[in-house]
Amino acid sequence: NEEQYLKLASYVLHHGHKKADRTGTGTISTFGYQMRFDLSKGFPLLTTKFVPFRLIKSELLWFIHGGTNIRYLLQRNNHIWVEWPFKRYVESDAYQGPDMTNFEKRRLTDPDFRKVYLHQKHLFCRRIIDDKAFAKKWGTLGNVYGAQWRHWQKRNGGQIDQLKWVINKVRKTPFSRRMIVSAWNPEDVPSMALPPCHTLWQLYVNDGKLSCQLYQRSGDIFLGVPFNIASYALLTSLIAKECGLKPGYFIHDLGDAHIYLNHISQIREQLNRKPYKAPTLWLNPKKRSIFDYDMDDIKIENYHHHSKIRGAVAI
Ligand code: THF
Repeated sequence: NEEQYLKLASYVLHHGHKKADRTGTGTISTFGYQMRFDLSKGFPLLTTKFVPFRLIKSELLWFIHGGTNIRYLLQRNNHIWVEWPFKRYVESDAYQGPDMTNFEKRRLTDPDFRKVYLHQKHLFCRRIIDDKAFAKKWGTLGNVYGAQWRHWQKRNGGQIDQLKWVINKVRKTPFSRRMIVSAWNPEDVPSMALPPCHTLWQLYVNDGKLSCQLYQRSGDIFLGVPFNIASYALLTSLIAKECGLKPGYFIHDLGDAHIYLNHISQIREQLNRKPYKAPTLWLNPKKRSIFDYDMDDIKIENYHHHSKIRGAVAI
């Protein structure tokens, strides 16, 4: 399974072309790539570097519960979505602290500035946790995944709960070819902090097994993709369990699959490592519905892994 990811990384490293991007970091990129993970052969959490599963868990539970505010994540010590609301805040008139202009670049090149930036970000996070009104105004990301999955806004009022709908569909008409959840809402894209990378997923039932295929428009191979694989493998496992099925395949289609130029040495290091046996997923047998899980109801077992590899996220 993990070979699939290493093959992708190696392919883009050797055959990708240089491409400018929105963040100004620069990437090497290819367009169009597919990976297949057999979920009956262990859980696809990468072992060639340490991948913090607790962050994947809290992020997925946040989507499942329809969340769009980073407060939920910060309360669970998950900081992976902070940079985007922080950017909106420091670029507003409400922010009175030291100059944060162009912090995305300066934090990487100026160590003194980096300290000031990390401190301001820390204060921002504290305030999101301590001050509910502040969190409401500055912690939101717009109508990102949670909003589209659970509360898709209908033209004439009312909402669609796509997640509930698709689970019902798996139970009632498992042969259906319409079991699709879309996070890409063209009306909402302009108001999102970041337009959804995982734009659309489809479920498929065969031989008592549930498979899931994801179309991801943009994939950050070093930081994001390892999270995305584990996250959708977990989602598939949760839905399968609720519907009395076994997890089948997770099929991952990437549009723009890229390695940021400041992740290249990290990817090279990772490609030199040999994968360990895949870990396994434990789900609390007492929980039935996907909406009932908490952090302690989901665990990864027998996770043998190589050391963490650091890399900065492009904003
Ligand atoms: N933007 C970019 N440039 N890449 C992404 O992968 C990405 N995401 C989400 C939204 N925008 C993105 C955010 N997801 C990490 C992992 C996932 C993220 C953002 C950051 C990250 O830094 N992971 C570190 C550990 C961090 C920690 O321990 O706090 C790692 O080593 O894996 C794609 O969904």
